[in-house]
Amino acid sequence: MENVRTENRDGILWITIDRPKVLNALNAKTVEEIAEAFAAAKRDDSVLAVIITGAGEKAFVAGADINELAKMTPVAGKFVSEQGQNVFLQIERFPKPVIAAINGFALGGGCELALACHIRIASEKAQIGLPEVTLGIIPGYGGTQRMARLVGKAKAFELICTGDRIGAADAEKIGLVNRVVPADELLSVAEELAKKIASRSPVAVRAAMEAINHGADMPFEEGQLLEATLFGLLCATEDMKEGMAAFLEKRPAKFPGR
Ligand code: CO8
Repeated sequence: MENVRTENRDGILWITIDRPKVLNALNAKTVEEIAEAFAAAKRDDSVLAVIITGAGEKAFVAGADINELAKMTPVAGKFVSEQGQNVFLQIERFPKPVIAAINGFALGGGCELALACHIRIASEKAQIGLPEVTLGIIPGYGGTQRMARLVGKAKAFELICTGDRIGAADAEKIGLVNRVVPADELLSVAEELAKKIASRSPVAVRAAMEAINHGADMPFEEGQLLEATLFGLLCATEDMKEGMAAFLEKRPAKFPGR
């Protein structure tokens, strides 16, 4: 791949967006490569969690590539928006946890990429926003939908309609990021979190993610039914037997992931 680096380190897949000269802006090729990286990770049983970050000191991703956007026709605009939405939905629906390690600017499409991840850890230097209205467009990779669902409509209206970016501490206050850490600790904190999740029962983590992800789009009672069904299924797994036995025998569990 040209613009995306991947590295599997002990079951944690690192995906690094690597176009630092343009602050890791997402051109079409990069979006395609992100999709490829996730498709490969989905097939790879050795991957237990994913961390996505940006190359260089300055940016996570500073948005869609404005050089490409500037030339876009209406038909291409709709198509490219839908394509990106599909890729980001693939991330949101990814069966293993995806952590965004936000190391700097996460703007426009970069903010939308972070929003599609399951957990967001931000460096103190992160600046997050959806500045599309300053360019005469709106977020097109799911940002209007995910931002409102994550921080509530009032905050989403303010952020999206002003196009202002906010610092990491303010992002944490409104629930836009899970946690803020010093810049030099960002990657190790993200890795520690990914490793902790990877040490839990993979089938239980997957079921929990499915319940949260799909339940959010369902009426409450149907969401509860999904939860109960997944709970029942887990009772048939080796992971469940091992988890319970390990607790009763006062030893750490060794989950087979089945
Ligand atoms: N696209 C292309 N190039 C970019 C982008 C970008 N999004 N962001 C930065 N760059 C380039 C700059 O042009 C500059 O290039 P050069 O060195 O050749 O001049 C280089 O990166 C470094 O940037 P700056 O010199 O501007 O660095 P500063 O530290 O002065 O500023 C900022 C950093 C504040 C991040 C500034 O670069 C900036 O405002 N960038 C644009 C941010 C933005 O508006 N992002 C939103 C883009 S729109 C979008 O994301 C829509 C998503 C939905 C698309 C749906 C598909 C149709």
